[in-house]
Amino acid sequence: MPIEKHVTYCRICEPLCGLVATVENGRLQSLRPDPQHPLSRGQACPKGIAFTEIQNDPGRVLHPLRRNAAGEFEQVTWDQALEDIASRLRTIPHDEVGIYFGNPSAFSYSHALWVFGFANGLGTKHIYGPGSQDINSRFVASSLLYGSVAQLPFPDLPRTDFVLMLGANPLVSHGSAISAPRIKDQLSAIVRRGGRVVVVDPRRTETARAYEHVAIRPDGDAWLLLSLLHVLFSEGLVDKAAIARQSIGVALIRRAAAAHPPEKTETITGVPADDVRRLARDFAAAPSATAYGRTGSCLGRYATLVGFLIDVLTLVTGNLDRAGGTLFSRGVIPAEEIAERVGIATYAHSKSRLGGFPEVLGAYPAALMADEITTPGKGRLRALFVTAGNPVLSVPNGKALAEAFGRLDLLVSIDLYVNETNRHADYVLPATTWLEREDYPIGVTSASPTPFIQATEAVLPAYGEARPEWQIIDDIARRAGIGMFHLGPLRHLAGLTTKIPARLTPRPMMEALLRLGPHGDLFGLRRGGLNPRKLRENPHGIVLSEHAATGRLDQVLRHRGGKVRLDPPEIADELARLAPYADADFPLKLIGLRELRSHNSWHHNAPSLMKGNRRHSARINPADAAAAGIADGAPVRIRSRHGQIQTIALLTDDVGPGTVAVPHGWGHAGGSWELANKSGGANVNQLMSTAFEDIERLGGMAHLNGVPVTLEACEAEA
Ligand SMILES: Nc1nc2c(c(=O)[nH]1)N[C@H]1C(S)=C(S)[C@@H](COP(=O)(O)OP(=O)(O)OC[C@H]3O[C@@H](n4cnc5c(=O)[nH]c(N)nc54)[C@H](O)[C@@H]3O)O[C@H]1N2
Ligand SMILES: Nc1nc2c(c(=O)[nH]1)N[C@H]1C(S)=C(S)[C@@H](COP(=O)(O)OP(=O)(O)OC[C@H]3O[C@@H](n4cnc5c(=O)[nH]c(N)nc54)[C@H](O)[C@@H]3O)O[C@H]1N2
Ligand code: SF4
Ligand SMILES: [Mo]
Repeated sequence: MPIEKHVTYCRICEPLCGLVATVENGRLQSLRPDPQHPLSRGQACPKGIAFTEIQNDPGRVLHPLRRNAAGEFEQVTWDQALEDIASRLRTIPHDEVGIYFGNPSAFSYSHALWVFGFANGLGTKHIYGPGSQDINSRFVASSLLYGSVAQLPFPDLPRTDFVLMLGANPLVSHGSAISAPRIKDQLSAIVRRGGRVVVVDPRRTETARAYEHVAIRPDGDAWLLLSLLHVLFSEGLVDKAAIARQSIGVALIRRAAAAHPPEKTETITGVPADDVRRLARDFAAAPSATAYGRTGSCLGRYATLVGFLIDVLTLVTGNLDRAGGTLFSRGVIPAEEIAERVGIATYAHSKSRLGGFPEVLGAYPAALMADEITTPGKGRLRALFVTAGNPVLSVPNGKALAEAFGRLDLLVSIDLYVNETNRHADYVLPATTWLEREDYPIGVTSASPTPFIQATEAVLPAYGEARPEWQIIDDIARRAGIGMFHLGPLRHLAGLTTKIPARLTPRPMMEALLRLGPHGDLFGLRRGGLNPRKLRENPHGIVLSEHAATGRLDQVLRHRGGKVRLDPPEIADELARLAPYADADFPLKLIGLRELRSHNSWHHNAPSLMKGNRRHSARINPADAAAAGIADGAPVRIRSRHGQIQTIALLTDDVGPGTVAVPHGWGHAGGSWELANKSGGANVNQLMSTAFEDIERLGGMAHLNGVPVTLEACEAEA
């Protein structure tokens, strides 16, 4: 059998680096970086390369599994699984059926579309995802500022002179809410051309070490941003013309800033007032500047306010929607516009059954799931589909969620593994990997400083009996009599295709959207425009223009009057309630941390990523360790008001006194990832709260950063 080489791209995280897959006999032999990819140019990270081990993992689920009377999984046929699931679904009111779609679903257009279709067909409110542990506050900030909840403004890295980064560690994460391959090169280029990269982070991260670090106390960002604004307004450094041209309501911001001089906030933020003043002046004086926030800015108690103020800082210095500033996102397949058109780009159109939280893009806080299952009443969550997710490890208090699963009438998961979540399921259905499916990039590429598109065919036949998620979902929906695309607003989306076939499939839909999109060939009307053939002829991808477009504000704004709104009542309320918090019994603050060789919860079974006896550990300042009598490498118990975990202490002054950093996605006890289970560690989300008062009101964000904790020495676990 000949050895085949296939050009494709990685779909683990947002840069979508180019890869070349070597395939022999329908089996993956290796993955290598693609030197001909115009943007990633021969670069890929260890996770991308190690995906070979996941693709070929003997622990992968390759056949439908059903839990039997003894509580064990047994292999069944697809027909048995789908028929039983559908027949059980027919007995449950559709508004009591829920879906949790995990992070990998954002990297497959067909998966994402069919999840939306299924949710729409069910007409259920029980829609959950990682957004409430990740980025929904950013979307809500966009909704309040621009009236466009799907907007994801991003920093124009190739042209900027100054990037102020709050709560992001792109040297490890490779960039998020931005799709920028070789992001390290892009950041270094800013410095090389005389610009600056300033990283606001409680930990001296890999990115902070490489550039400039502003060490902030956990969850101090709202105060820091207000103080930066204070300096800008009080020293007359704002761009009055830009403010008048682009926005209304600046008085609220000016008032709030006036109340927060840096001298008053330095005890909260830990950032000396002089540093804040200098930073504000430098940001304003830079020829171009952009402020950018990522997960570290989204998981505190004022997440939406922080996201809002990040864009305000850019706007008042005249840097919004201009080269080198913050730009508005737009997909080659314009997901934002489509979402608006079909009516799924919504915020606060309805409230959750429990807690009254606003929906964000149709989804509710995942921290509510356990209570939604256990709290009686109409609309109780009775059946749950989990696709590409592991909420037992990724959302607050997974133990309570796992216990609540016992009260479900039906739990179905579509995954590659038996993980900590679906080991409790009635069915685990095997999904294809990204190498086993064709793809177009949507969503994650709309925030691209260099507009680019690459499409790929499947480079491998599905292993075992794995199927693409959309087919599984479609099959269940048809058997259960759930309307999918025939119902509701998504019919318009289907209507965008030229012909609606008897059974709608994702690919023609996507091809039509591509051809009708901003770079499309308009079915022949625009010469040289994109169509599937052109993508096939350019397997390494096509750079569509040197830079992302500027001057898009008018197209993005949905507020009446066509201006950015700086004084929405929601933000006025947040500013009014803004108060530092401390818990005398739990004097330290815990934050998250990502590692190069982990990816959320699902890469710990790849041997090459776990080499060197990698272990889970808490980064603790030596002063805090000494106070608690904890030695380097010794076991440590971490307690919060909501739970406790045990892990290993790693003493480092990368974190300041009072801050403890612990990665999430560990503490494995899954069914089929043996190495991961053996690797030990703890699920940090056992320390997190699901109480309504701890969920951020505007975005429904779980409080995962800046969580009050205390440390104690303990014995090693047996
Ligand atoms: N290797 C690897 N890459 C990944 C992932 C992974 O698990 N591993 N996950 C992917 C996913 S799903 C995402 S969403 C992205 C996330 O992408 P990033 O957000 O860039 O990644 P993080 O490393 O979580 O960076 C968040 C930073 O915020 C800091 N932080 C914590 N609390 C605060 C605070 O209160 N204020 C400020 N200013 N900073 C704070 C943390 O110390 C951390 O350095 O990464 C993606 N890429
Ligand atoms: N404390 C704390 N908690 C966090 C975070 C944090 O920073 N701190 N970060 C949050 C963030 S940003 C995120 S995105 C979430 C992630 O949270 P989740 O999305 O709930 O969990 P993952 O760990 O990404 O698990 C993904 C699952 O999908 C499976 N999978 C992988 N590829 C595919 C595929 O192609 N198809 C299917 N069907 N399944 C697949 C994997 O086997 C795995 O079981 O975690 C959040 N939780
Ligand atoms: S950085 Fe992300 S997209 Fe690139 S190879 Fe690594 S995991 Fe894949
Ligand atoms: Mo994420």
